Amino acid sequence: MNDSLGRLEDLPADYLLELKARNTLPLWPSLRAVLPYGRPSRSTRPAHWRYRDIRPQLLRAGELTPIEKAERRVLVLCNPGLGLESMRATATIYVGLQLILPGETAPNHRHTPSAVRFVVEGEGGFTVVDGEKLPMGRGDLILTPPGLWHEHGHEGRGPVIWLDALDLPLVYGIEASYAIEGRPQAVDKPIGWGGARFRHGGVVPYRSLDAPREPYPLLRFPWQDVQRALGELAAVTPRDEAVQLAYVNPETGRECLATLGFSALQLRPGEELRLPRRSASAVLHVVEGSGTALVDGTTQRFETADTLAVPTHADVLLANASGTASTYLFVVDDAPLQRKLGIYEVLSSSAR
Ligand code: GTQ
Repeated sequence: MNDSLGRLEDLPADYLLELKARNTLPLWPSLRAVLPYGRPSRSTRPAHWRYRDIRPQLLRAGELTPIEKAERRVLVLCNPGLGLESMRATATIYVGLQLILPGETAPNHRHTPSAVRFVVEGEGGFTVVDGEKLPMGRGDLILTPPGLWHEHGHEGRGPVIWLDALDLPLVYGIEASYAIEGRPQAVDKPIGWGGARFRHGGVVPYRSLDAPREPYPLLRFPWQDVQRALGELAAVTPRDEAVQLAYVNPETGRECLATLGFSALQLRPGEELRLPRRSASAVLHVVEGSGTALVDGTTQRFETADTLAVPTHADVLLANASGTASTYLFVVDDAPLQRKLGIYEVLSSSAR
């Protein structure tokens, strides 16, 4: 390995000024920084956001800022290693906790970034996506694919809070992020429209075989279905294997969105699970239960509704704190993006 590349200081000052005047830079002093040997350099830290600490601040936002002054009343979970202003949980993943109070509406808009909601607490919330009204129950995953109109409302009592995950850092980073505001949508599909046609594993509407593929046939994935499916998988999965299910587009069997991937992971009672080291970054959200996460040597004790950041190439060891109940995690990662770029890797889970 050549560790003796020339440094900036090795070059004459007048030469550097000439380069600067021409908007140019020598590569070699920075080559190792942008192409480090063996593994990427990462600023993302194994961060932990405790719901118990953030929830009161979110409710306070509900008192301080009327929805009209916020449009989206969100506290963004910012990875301290990436700078709080950059609004990133990992290099590619934005996550926030959004609060909506009874009777409020978060107005209709659409934008280039992809978004999903994962419901944390409360009853009576809903999102309208592309003319379909999607009820929000705890643990439900709702997709807001790029370019589709979406607005939120709340017909129940008490606060409704959900986790937003967006590929905003990515789309903003490539200078392609923008939104369009719209008038309230006309709901033009019956309740349960996507689910009735596409939610049942292995069967789809017969006529869809002749029609062009719908890019986003299913927008809502109820938690009770996912939890039941995990339970069935757990019963046939050896103790040392992960009980993990990917949310997919039922027409293609592939990831729901182009950039971000979603999965649900069950830690059985007493289970300790080492995740394979992967090139993708991830955000883990605790649906239910408690435990510890050892991420690149940093130990976090997590509880229900907490959220954790996992950098690219990280070592992850998860342990369920309970010997009698399962712990459930919702996982967002950027593996779909990395697969499309041809750079996705599952590395060995042994220490480096
Ligand atoms: O609910 O549409 O957290 O547009 C950030 C941007 C939520 C939303 C966010 C958004 C939304």
